[in-house]
Amino acid sequence: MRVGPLREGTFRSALHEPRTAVVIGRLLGAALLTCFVTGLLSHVLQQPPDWLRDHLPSRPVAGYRVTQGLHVISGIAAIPLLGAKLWTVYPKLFEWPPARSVAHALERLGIALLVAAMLLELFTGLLNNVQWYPWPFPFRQTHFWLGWLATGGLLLHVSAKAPLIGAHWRRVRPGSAQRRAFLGTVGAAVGLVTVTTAGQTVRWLRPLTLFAPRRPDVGPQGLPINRTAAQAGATTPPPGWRLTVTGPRPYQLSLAELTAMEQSESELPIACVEGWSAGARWSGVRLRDLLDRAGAPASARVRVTSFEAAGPYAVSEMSASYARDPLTLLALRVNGEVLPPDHGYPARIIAPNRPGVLQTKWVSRLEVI
Ligand SMILES: Nc1nc2c(c(=O)[nH]1)N[C@H]1C(S)=C(S)[C@@H](COP(=O)(O)O)O[C@H]1N2
Ligand SMILES: [Mo]
Repeated sequence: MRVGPLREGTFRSALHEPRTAVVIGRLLGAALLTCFVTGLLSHVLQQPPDWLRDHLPSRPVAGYRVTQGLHVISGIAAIPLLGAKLWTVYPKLFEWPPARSVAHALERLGIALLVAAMLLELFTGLLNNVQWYPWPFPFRQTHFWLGWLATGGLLLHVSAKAPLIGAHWRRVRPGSAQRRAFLGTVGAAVGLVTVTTAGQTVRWLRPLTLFAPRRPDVGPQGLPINRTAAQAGATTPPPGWRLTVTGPRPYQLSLAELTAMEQSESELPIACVEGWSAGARWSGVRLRDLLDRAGAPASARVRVTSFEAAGPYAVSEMSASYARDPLTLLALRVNGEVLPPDHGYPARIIAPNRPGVLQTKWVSRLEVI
């Protein structure tokens, strides 16, 4: 077969054929599906639709730590898999004639969109992991919609190719040594990027985090920081700082008064959307005690406001399931020490099963809604 404008025999490898594409495609599909489902979960926890926001569970305690860890691990693993998949099929880019029929042209257009969405999705995710946003569009919305586009495109692609996939699903004997070597190399690449990055969330892989942008134990009190107090303009609380709690019986408390209240301890992780997570021992006042004191109804939601100058995470809201959880604290201490400015001095929120972006630091105000 003549291959496009290229000479016959241009693509010499015997691996540019459906069986290789099917084997790699299955692994890639599993990684992308994991990534999509955990990504949706993260999106819902961060910005729940109105009908769902009062039903989000505060358990399991480390739920978000696990799902977001999986999101970033599967996303990173998908990168070498996608590379291998595209290499396997790229001779088809030079198919000749470029379009045999309208249906064929549409299918090729669909694949072009799918590949573009997939590449952009993994690229934006990887750069988010290293906290680098070199683009003018908002990351989260773009990543969310590209995720739908890529997954929808993938489903269409798989259904269009179903007969071919079915025909090459099973192994034929004898197998090809060349394919085994290729798949082994791809597997090794996936293993390498996984073990050198997963330590940012998996404790026992910590010594191997060669390529992870963060080690979960590097930072004040053995905890990383996403936004420092200096970056947030929150190095010192405003003069005369008091915690204001609004509700049926509003009140204010000084730091000394907060410290004199009954203190509780919670062992809870911070799990950042960017892929790192770390557990810590927090102590402070139970949020539900503060709400009870303000006469808040048991089903009330809470808006938490920070005194940070301005920033996308200066305000967060939480539903009653989190606010009433006995582990949810207005924390004053972490790992046995008073919170340093970078971790939210004088007070921060820490709650189970929540994205890090909602664990508001430098708290000045709690509003019962
Ligand atoms: N006020 C405020 N709180 C904040 C943030 C912020 O930018 N401003 N960043 C959040 C993010 S993205 C994370 S992951 C956690 C990190 O907490 P740490 O810096 O104490 O580890 O704080 C959260 N709380
Ligand atoms: Mo974060």
